[in-house]
Amino acid sequence: MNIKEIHIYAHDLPVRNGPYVMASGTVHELDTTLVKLVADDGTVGWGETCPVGPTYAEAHADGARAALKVMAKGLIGAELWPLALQRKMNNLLNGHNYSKAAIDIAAHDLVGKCLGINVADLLGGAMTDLLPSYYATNVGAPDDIARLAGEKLAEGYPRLQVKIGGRPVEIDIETIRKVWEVIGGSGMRLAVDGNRSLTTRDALRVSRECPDIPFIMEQPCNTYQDLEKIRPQIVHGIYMDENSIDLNTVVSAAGTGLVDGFGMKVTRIGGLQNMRAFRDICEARSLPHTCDDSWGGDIIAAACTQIGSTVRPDLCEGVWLAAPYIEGNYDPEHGIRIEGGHIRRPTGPGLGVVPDESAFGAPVASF
Ligand code: 0XW
Ligand code: MG
Repeated sequence: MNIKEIHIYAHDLPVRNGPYVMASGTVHELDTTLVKLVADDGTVGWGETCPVGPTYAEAHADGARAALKVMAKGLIGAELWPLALQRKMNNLLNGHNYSKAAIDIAAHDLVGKCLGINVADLLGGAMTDLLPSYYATNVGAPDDIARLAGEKLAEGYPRLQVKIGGRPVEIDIETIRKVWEVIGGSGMRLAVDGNRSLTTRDALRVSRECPDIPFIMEQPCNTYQDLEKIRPQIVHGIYMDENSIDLNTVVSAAGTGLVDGFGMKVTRIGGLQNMRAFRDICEARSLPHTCDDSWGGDIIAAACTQIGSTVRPDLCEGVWLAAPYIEGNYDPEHGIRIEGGHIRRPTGPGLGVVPDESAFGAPVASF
């Protein structure tokens, strides 16, 4: 099974009820990149990558497409087996995991379809067909976020991620306290995500002033070194998100005990091939983690759901999808939806979703 054709598409995803506000950026609409691979036997596979604006990570939409164009010619004729393909991409381009992920996801979809199995089975086997999701708020006024927390609890979400940062830390602390007044005792788990924005001083304050609230602090500060600095002084669990840029960093953070878990993005780590290695490293160290992406439609949602279903359930912190912030689905029949705070895994071959490609228009590049 080898690659015969590669087609790259750009597609706009306006933010429903937007904008989406994080400490690291405000986004009104997202520019997603889709990849269609065609194998020598005519089988088709789809991949996607969608940075949530240019300031969340070292990634942006045009960068994804530029890196794909750098690799595409060299990938024609390449073997589709995901490990061989990952090595081939690394020989063509250093870094740019988020771009390679689109090819990797498409290859998993395609290989799954050829074998007549779904991607979860290709990744080791699904443990469940009903996955927990979690809701991520905007950075917002304390009373508004507390009200939203109550709504999401009532909808059935088992976990809430409250965004903080980019404003006086007293407002962040008030927000956390008001949210906990609503969800405390309900069983809903709480993550507080600073998206790299807090000084180590303010991260320590958030932890010290809320010792009674059992949240985890997700990526409070900007750098790996900031996390090393606060780690011994903090009473809350720390999860790494944006800093976990590759498997090497994950090995160090897990191996040195720097973190208690991860918020992981399938595209940041380079796709599903690397994501399965990440999953296994976390399991060896009993570290919980999410299986998310920063944004994207049905293709990325299916990829997150398929890998999420293979994670040991007690370590699966949830699968975050942009679905609540997006209008419609690429696949009108099997498109991924969140209902009651949970996601039903599509069980058809490959990713289990088949996009209506007429929505994407003509490819921006074909090889
Ligand atoms: C909440 N997310 C999963 C979606 C946004 O892209 C940010 C991200 C995070 O946890 O940082
Ligand atoms: Mg995060």
